[in-house]
Amino acid sequence: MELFMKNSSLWGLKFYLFCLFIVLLNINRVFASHNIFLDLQSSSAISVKNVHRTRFHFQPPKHWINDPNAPMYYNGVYHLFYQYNPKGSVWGNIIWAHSVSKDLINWIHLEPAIYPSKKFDKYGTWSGSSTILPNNKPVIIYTGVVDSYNNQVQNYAIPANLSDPFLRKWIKPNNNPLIVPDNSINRTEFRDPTTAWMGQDGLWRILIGSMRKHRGMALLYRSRDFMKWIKAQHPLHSSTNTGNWECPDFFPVSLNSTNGLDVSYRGKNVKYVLKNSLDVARFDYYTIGMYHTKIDRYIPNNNSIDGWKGLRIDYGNFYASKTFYDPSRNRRVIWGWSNESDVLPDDDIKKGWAGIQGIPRQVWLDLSGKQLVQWPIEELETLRKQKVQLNNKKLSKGEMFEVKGISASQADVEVLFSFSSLNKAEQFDPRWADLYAQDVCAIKGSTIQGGLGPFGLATLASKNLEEYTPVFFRVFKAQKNYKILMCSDARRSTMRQNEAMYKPSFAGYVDVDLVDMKKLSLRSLIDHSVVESFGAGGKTCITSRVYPSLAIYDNAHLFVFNNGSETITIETLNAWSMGACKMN
Ligand code: DQQ
Repeated sequence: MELFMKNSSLWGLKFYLFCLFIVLLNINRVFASHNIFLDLQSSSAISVKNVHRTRFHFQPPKHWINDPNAPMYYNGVYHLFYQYNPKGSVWGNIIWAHSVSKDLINWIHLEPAIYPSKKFDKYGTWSGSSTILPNNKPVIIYTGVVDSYNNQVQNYAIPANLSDPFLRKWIKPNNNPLIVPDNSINRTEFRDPTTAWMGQDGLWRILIGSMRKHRGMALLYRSRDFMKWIKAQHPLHSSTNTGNWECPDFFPVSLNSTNGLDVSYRGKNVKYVLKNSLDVARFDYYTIGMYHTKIDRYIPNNNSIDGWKGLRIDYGNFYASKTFYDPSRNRRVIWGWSNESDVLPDDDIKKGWAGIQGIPRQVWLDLSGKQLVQWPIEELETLRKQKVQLNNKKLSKGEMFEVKGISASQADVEVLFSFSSLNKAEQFDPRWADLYAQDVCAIKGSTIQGGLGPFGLATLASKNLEEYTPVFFRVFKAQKNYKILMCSDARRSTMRQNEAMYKPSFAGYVDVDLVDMKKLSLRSLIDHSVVESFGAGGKTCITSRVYPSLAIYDNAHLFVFNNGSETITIETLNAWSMGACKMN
């Protein structure tokens, strides 16, 4: 009897633990990079709240979006596909939504292009890329999830009707899947195929993001006919302790031009860029290096740090980015997803939407060869409306002034700052050498007086500065050189008392030599809940998502400030109200 009691209570405990496990699994499950809220993923938006919706960034009318997929230019039309939840405002039910544009700014939303329907993608149609084959036929390779354990394969889809200018319908032929993982591959971390490129041997190549132990990797596959793919013996590249690599992107950049190159370009004077979205860090990292085509291996330059301390495409809220070559303007363009920072799923359910795409940026190799430069595509300028301009305005210590005459909640602002000396730069504390820039910004925020800086813009500011998101520079004197910190600090961005809100002091260093040219430029695109900033002509980019409660619509203000003892000159400031882009 006693034994039975013991057993039954043990069974009771086991049953309780089992139930708890199921509940936890269903309520707040984290796997494959996105937070899972099974109970919320199909709760459709009852209304769509406008206050923080963006007006010139890409957004569908409602619900959740994430990664940009398969951007391409085909027969005069730009296509953007993206991961979309048609049923709710949290991640789930993911399909490929599809929009088209003539200018990458104004969009027409079409019906979904790819959605789970076949054995090879029944549990998910995840990220992927497009390739335009030599006979001018586009093809998409995407990740299909085949079961509830998240096992992944790679599939292809082709347009049903090439004479439809918008390529509305896509077919997933029955010879899918194209690639299934072999036994050496982690089947739940096997996704996000790149655009294919062709080598000198006539073979197509693609990369697939993966991980073995904690080593992130870009698996390489080759094919002669695009149908039969064989895994190369070695990944194109891998790196220890970086965790799973999502959404790899691999492309050549010219050493002597800002023009873009097709991914299959073969010629001299090029370097290569490998970008990976590190699932654990949730930032997009890249290295610059050489592609050794004979051995099919990519090797980052010695000075290009491979891993968490490396260069980031954007030091803020920007993930799963993807580039494409735009032959119509001979440029390479990068898209990236900017997730919400209002961490609680309830906030997104109430808003009725979540996620935006960053402004598409032209991307090229900096003259130094050490890093990329990114700049909003020039088409964005067609949305510029009223303009204010000023020149040669001095800002001494503690001074601040308001930029009036534009709508500060929807604006494009470009400033060029100068200063006459570096003498007042503060000492860089050697203990900060191991910190991320973001942590240094947390210590040395915009209100902490300095020497050379902090100076910059206070964006989305309430009249009396109860709320604002400062974007600013601060120059430090380190042992051998000067270190220029650029911050986009969301800590005072809202008065909303939401404990769970993510309000980071995003920051990155800016690699410019100030000794000869004592100037720093800053451009910020301000769009209600996003501040997307470009330091030093696009060498350092930071995107912040913020939710002011006072600084909204006409109550938003824009200030320029200097909180350092060195006087700063605003050489030029040009600011425009921005119109809204068209999104049907
Ligand atoms: N999002 C997709 C995955 C990708 C992740 C799923 C990155 O394919 O790895 O929606 O955000």
